[in-house]
Amino acid sequence: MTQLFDLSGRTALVTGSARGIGFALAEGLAAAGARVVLNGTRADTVAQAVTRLKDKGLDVHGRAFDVTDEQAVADAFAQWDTDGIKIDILINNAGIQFRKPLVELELSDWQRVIDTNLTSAFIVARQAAKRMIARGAGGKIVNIGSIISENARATVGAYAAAKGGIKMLTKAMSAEWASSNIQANAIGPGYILTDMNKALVENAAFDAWVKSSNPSQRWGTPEELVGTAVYLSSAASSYVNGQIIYVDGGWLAVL
Ligand code: GCO
Repeated sequence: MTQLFDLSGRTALVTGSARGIGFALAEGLAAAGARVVLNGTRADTVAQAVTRLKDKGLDVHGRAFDVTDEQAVADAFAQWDTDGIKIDILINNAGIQFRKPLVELELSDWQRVIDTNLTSAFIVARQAAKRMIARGAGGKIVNIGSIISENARATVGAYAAAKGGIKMLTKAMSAEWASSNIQANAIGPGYILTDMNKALVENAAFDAWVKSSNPSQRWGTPEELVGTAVYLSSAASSYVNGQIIYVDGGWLAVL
């Protein structure tokens, strides 16, 4: 049974993995046996994250590049081609948040959120899938959505549009790539204790709202997303495609 979830011999790229959810997923996939490539926009924070996981004996490497930059992504994959690194698992995790009412939102801020949270998933997955298809060995793509892929709240309109797009892009990927034995799925985290949500956690009213709206009556942790990521990255999900699995404590299950 454990073999079903064993990622030994696989190489995973986790975008936006220098901290937060991405870092936890990178650690979890490495602990499940994968060789993991960490990514972020800054070489110093990627290097620090790689050192933290190498110190735990995990097989990790790092490459800093901007996932919204088409050429930088192409260059990264070209380098991996040269180095013989074959990405079998892609976790499209990179994302930002920008909270502002739509009527006040600058187009540039809208575009930055869409580019980072949605377009980057297309840019990176296109490079990864081309190679997975050419290799004929299949692959795994796990896009990180949100409960806000399903329901919105005020002041996060660009994020909602992006994360809603992630849900449908995941289905589009499965429609085109399932025949190549690539399973594309998504994870929809609930409210998770991360740096991105620090301002929310520290806001007593918001903290109370999260706890009262969630049947689990608490925030989740990045580590609580690892099991679903390993499942969707492993042979255990070989016939699962185009799905989004909400890891939200039951938030979306209740009124
Ligand atoms: C917000 C939060 C959420 C969380 C998470 C919930 O401002 O509402 O940032 O968007 O980040 O995505 O699933």
